[in-house]
Amino acid sequence: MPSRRSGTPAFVLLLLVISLSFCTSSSELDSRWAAKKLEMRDKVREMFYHAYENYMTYAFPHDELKPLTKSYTDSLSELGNLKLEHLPTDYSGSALTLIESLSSLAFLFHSLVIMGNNTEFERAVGWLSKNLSFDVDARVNLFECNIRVLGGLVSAHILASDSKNRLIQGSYDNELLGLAEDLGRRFLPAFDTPTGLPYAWVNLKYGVMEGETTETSTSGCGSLILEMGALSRLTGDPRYEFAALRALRKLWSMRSSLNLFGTTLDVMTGEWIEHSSGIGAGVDSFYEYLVKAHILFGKDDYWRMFQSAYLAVQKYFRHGSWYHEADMRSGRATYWQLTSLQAFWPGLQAKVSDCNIINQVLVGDVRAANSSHREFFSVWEKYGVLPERYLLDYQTVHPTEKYYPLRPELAESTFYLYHATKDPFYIEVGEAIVNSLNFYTKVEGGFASIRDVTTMQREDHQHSFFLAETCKYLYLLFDDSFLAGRNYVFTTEGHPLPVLSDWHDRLPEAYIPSNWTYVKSRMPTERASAMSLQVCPATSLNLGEGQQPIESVCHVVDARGDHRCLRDEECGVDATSCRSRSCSIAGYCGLWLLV
Ligand code: DMJ
Repeated sequence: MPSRRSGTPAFVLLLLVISLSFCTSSSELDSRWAAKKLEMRDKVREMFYHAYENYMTYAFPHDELKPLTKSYTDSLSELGNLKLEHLPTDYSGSALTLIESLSSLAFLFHSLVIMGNNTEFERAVGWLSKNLSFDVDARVNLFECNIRVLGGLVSAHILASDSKNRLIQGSYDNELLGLAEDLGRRFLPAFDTPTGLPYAWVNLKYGVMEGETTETSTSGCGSLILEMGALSRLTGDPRYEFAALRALRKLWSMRSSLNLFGTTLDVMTGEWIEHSSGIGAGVDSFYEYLVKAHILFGKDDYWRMFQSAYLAVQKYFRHGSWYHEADMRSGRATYWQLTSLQAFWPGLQAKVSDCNIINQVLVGDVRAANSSHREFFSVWEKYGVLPERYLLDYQTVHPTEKYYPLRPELAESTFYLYHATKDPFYIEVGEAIVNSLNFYTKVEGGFASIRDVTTMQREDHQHSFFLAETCKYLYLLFDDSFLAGRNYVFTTEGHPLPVLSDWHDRLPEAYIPSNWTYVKSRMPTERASAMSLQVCPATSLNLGEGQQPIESVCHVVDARGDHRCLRDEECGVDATSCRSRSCSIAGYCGLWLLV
């Protein structure tokens, strides 16, 4: 007995020692991660500053910096896939990189603002207010000008006018909004087509030029709603939101029976030109804007569109962790290629999972996002940066698209996935990205793009999205304190727009297209996949004790609950294999071809 009595405290003591040492090591670990994050945050701030300062010294007020020759390029009028036939005559830059830097200045230097030190945001706003003019004979790409300039101005206006941010110490009289409105007005002639689909190019002074190309991309028509919608909400002029909405609705009506979209189309006829598409170039932000428009404006229609479009992506483009391209008509795979732009997709999946506004959690999709992210990162590690195009079937870089123009997409996904999972693995990924950028792309005059990832030969261009997005997402990965207590949606160019209940109001009746429904359905309360109506019980995953079942994202239910059918189309998609089910001779849905 005595031995028992004395044994118990010893045992308890032992437990205490074990648990204390565990606590110490886990808190040590936490503080090591915290220190790592601070160190990385400061490195990213330095990177931004180096890029920004060189731009201001050698390129401002032109559009973008040429870091190798320490000169500039007026690139806004040259952006996009469709090439200029003649250059504008009196176009001399729009301080594009400065506009793109505004929200990053607010985020990255916020702690300095609090200490009353930083006036750079205010200085930039002051300069733009006085000097920026859109009354120039410049043919600009509508999509690029919208996401970079309109988005940059609208977002910075909101940041500037929110006194909580303390970004403006002097006076601010909505000058950025005035500029944004002027630009928005200059966009409107582009929408004057029989279909409502906008031209890809518009001359800021003269509207659409004679003989202008009628070819545009899916993103060019379907990724305008955030910026133009925000402009309407801020100015009270519904024309911008209406034009963007009309184009989006027309585009939506052009989907195939498989709920797929092509990549390019004709704005006059509304016919598809390129039927093959994926989640990368020419289409990417269209998907992104469906879900973000739902978050920003609260309409269920956007969410429903996103659900169908997302499901079709998972069904026809996904191959394990990779995404290939497919023909919108048949769903048949066309190109087995990874593109650098696709790397935003895991971030979008994580963002949706994090979206408690819609009270649904894409549980299964964070897992899918994580495995795709790892694949993208493995290609990044293979080359040191992400090549523009990588041939999946040959496991090698595309022979002509070997470049890396400082794109943000992998950093963006890394930030969202860290936010969604808090897994320190993503901090390590962020660190690797920062180190690569500093090692391969940093030069005396800024950050240079990579022309060829196999030789790491540099190119004389520092794109404005390096400041708007790449640096911002890396910074937010290591320090998201600016986001605390704020609820933002980031545009495709990384410009924050706040989620405001006011913006969830209806548009004035006169501007509601007749078949556009605003009826809000009751939100499901249980945690489920965002494919809420199309999920199936988890059957395929080995669950550890106490683990939540993870639902398959590719499952599509059969048309009838009793699984009876007349045609293959009435059968859905199998949750485990992601294969389409077919209708048997006896009239039942199943994976009959596999039996
Ligand atoms: C950015 O301009 C935007 O993110 C756009 O949607 C596509 N990608 C570039 C940067 O890679």
